[in-house]
Amino acid sequence: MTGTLESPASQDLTPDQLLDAYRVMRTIRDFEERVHEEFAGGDIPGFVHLYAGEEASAAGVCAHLDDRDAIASTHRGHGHCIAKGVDITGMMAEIYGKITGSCRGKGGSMHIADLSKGMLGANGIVGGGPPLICGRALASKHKGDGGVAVAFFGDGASNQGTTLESLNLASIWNLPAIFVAENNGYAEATSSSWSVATDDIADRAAAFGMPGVIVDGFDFFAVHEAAGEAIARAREGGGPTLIEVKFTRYFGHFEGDQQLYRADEVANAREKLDCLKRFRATVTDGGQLDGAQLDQIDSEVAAAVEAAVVAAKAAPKPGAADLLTDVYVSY
Ligand SMILES: Cc1ncc(C[n+]2csc(CCOP(=O)(O)OP(=O)(O)O)c2C)c(N)n1
Repeated sequence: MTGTLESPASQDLTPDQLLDAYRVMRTIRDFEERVHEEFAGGDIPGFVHLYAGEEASAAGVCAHLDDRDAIASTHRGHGHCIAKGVDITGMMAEIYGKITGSCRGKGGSMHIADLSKGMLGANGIVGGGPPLICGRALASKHKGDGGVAVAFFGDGASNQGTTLESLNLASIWNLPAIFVAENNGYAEATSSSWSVATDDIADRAAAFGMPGVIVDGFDFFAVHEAAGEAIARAREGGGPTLIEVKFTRYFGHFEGDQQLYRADEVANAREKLDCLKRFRATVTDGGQLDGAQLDQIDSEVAAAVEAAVVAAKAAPKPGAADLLTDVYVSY
């Protein structure tokens, strides 16, 4: 049941949808590049794992989601948060550990959540997201609210028992759940060719009785089409799908990673495969948007990211009294 999607045409999207998609990808890219620079300055506490290069996945999937829907993310979660609509000012403050952050400075880069946006949380536990979305998808199924739940996870997480059990549960319970395996080729420094038993992660879908699709993760339109089909089917009661999105991450596993396990693949990806360059070329060559509209978004995003950094730096840190808040939740 595993299939591979070739790059589809961009003509199905309206100019507004294209502009929105570009804005999301540009925001993720600029946010990530800026966090990379800021981290080198030494003021950001904790670990940071950057998503740059993988933007088309978050943007292509989340373009189909609305307020009924929820996502669960990974330790590499900034892009998923942005694509689901989490405010970047709160995110940047969270990364700086400030009280104005999305989680009041207590989560940091790896644990940004915003339940009001259906962002159930980035997650330091590899393979932690798939079980969460089974619960959310089960709730949506029982309520009949038409909602779907999406788990993003890496190639390393695809080997976790939590992920495999979730695929099984989602299938036997026919849940409105989408599993997006973001295969950037490595789990920390271990190549997926060493650690994943099948040729492709999507091949595993057959074992759980669900469709498996492989998508070129540098191509927003390919991701968008695959996700659109899977999400529409899930909303109509057709059950889960496993989508494998393949691409390269532009930075190391974490900020500070010397990357001795890989050579020149990043330069090649940035120059020849990059999802933003490809998107831009597709929509301008196809006459759907002109370059000035995209340039305008570039300027607006640059200003928004700058403002987020200025606000984050100026904000206070949580105090000792804040340690005892948000510890328990009442239902
Ligand atoms: C349960 C668990 N095991 C191990 C780790 C340590 N760890 C953090 S990230 C990572 C690799 C994850 O690789 P992958 O799922 O491919 O995601 P990527 O970093 O490539 O986006 C590991 C093993 C962890 N955080 N949680």
